[in-house]
Amino acid sequence: MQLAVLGVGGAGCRLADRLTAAEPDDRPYLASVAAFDTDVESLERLDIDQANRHAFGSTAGSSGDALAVREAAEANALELQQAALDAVPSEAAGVLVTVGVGGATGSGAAPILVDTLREAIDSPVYALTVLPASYEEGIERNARAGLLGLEATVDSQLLFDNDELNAPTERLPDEDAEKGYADANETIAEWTGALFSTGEASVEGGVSEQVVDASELIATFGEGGYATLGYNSQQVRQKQSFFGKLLSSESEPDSIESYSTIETATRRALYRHRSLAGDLTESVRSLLVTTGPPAWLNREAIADARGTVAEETGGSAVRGGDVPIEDGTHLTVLVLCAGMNRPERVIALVTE
Ligand SMILES: Nc1nc2c(ncn2[C@@H]2O[C@H](COP(=O)(O)OP(=O)(O)OP(=O)(O)O)[C@@H](O)[C@H]2O)c(=O)[nH]1
Ligand SMILES: [Mg+2]
Repeated sequence: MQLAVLGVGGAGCRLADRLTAAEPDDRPYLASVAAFDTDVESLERLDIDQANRHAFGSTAGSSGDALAVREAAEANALELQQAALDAVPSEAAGVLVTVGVGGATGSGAAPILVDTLREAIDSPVYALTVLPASYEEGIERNARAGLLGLEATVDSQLLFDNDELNAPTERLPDEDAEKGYADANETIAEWTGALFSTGEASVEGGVSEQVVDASELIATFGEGGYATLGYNSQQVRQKQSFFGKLLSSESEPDSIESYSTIETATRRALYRHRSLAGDLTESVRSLLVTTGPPAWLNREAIADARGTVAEETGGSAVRGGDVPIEDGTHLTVLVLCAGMNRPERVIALVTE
């Protein structure tokens, strides 16, 4: 799905940077990437093109309070709208606003940015919302403002919980954040890239049995609610040399091996490698995407894995698709669970 990414605040902009770096070569999905921050120094540290970095408002006076940033953003809504519109090219089928809701800038400005954008465009707008680690202090007001503000404006919030991501337990000063959050941001970028690049594969990759295009992703996210991702990727064969390719049939799995590999990967994606822990039965729509070398995409295993996802989500409508990658080395299973009511961690953060 061709996506316009708009990072807001420190975490949001670092994530926009990482998404760019992690974009799969064979499945480009980024229509554009832009960064918005009140903090000029933070913007300076990014790799994003200078022309796509937007300083707005000022950090002075907001003193770390999302509601103050929100007011300042409202006062400059027209200017923000223009910058946001410039950052969303017509080929984008959707917009992803990346933000960490523990801070003032992202939580205060992202909802206003989305609001002004929606007045001018019809495509769906999603938030990639990073939840603060549980031990972070003094984040309550900001997190509540960010989550409630985004609930009121975006189509869906794809949650990533810093508790699940090997992130620091305390928020780091901006100058240390790129290093300190490197693992967490790497994971978020890899998983998010895998999700939105689905369906962007060139035909040379192989012909898929069931294609997942932008409309399937949009239908799964739906309008309203929260979403989480589960992901498992494992190497199933060596990168092949030219001669290796000639002999490649030797390294292909039998149906028992390909079946059990998909079965195990699906379980790991559902129970272990999740963007947010907890119950999935709140999910009403889900999507299972299996990516890898064609010989590993066992049809029966994929059908059964869809059944497992349906069971785990308490009977959600499971869409599915596969992405064959002719010279791929990894088998990747991705589960998007969407249309969820507030998960427990969100309830805890929005309740006063
Ligand atoms: N995963 C991840 N989380 C981050 C990163 N940086 C900060 N966070 C989290 O996001 C929250 C908000 O931090 P920032 O995005 O830097 O804050 P901001 O939006 O710039 O707001 P202020 O600086 O307070 O005006 C923090 O409380 C952390 O939970 C990052 O690079 N990656
Ligand atoms: Mg900041």
